[in-house]
Amino acid sequence: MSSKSQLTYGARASTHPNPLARKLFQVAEAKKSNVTVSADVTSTKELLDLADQLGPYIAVIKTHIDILTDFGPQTIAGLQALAQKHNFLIFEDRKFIDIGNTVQKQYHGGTLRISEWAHIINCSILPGEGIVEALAQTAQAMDFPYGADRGLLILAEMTSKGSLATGPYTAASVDYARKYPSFVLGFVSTRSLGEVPATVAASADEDFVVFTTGVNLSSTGDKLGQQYQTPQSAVGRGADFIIAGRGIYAAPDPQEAARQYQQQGWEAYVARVGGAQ
Ligand code: 5BU
Repeated sequence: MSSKSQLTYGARASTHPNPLARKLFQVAEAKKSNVTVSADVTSTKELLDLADQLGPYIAVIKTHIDILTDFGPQTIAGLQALAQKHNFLIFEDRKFIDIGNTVQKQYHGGTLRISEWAHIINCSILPGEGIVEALAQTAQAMDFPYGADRGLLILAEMTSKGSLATGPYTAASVDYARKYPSFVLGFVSTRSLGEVPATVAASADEDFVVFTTGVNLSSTGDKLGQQYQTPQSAVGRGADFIIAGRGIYAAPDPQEAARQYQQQGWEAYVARVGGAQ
């Protein structure tokens, strides 16, 4: 595991070179939550209701904005107001995967205007290093206040059965993260990638943030190849933020479920940092 995984969120918030990573750790520390809820609902009302209901228990909301049937300016205004009200960050799980010229247009402008409201985005590095460079350029070129707090997670591994995001692909993810430290916050991966045999050497202050999807307390998978682990397992393997979708929003009482994931994720984190909270 990465040596920084043993440090508290507070310590990482005070030393991290990236402003958005600092903010992430500050939010986690302030709310005692490392939960990201994957709000995979299909209407703006459901999304905003969920965000308002679960807001107090989460650090980040993860969206798939293109699955909404009624996306519009009211979606974004609502989400931003709730992010302010409850102090959470917004992660659009768009998984950019194309040539640089195309992803720039998908990220900035277009119908979804992702760069204007998503603090965090992610991409696959299947197209090569250019995708990271292109997205970083777009974020940098944005006017304040947008450019100030935008970051990328590299999709280094996936949770689905038979995923091909392994081996050299995962190692290249680490290389690219090391080459663009001011824009790349870290990874979406199933574990800390500190031990992956990358070719670019780590810097002394390297502290990548690990988001782990596929977290569920009551299921081990679904019929379409999703594979789950528990909050304890994910945090034990290096997750700094645990991402749960159906385990929370499809529970009989989503608020109670969010509280439960918050508690378990936090206890696992406290255990990892040696009870130093
Ligand atoms: P679930 O309902 O907890 O299974 O939802 C998982 C979410 O995380 C869903 O939005 C997926 O698109 C997303 N996901 C994932 O499940 N596995 C991955 O490897 C990545 C994203 Br990357």
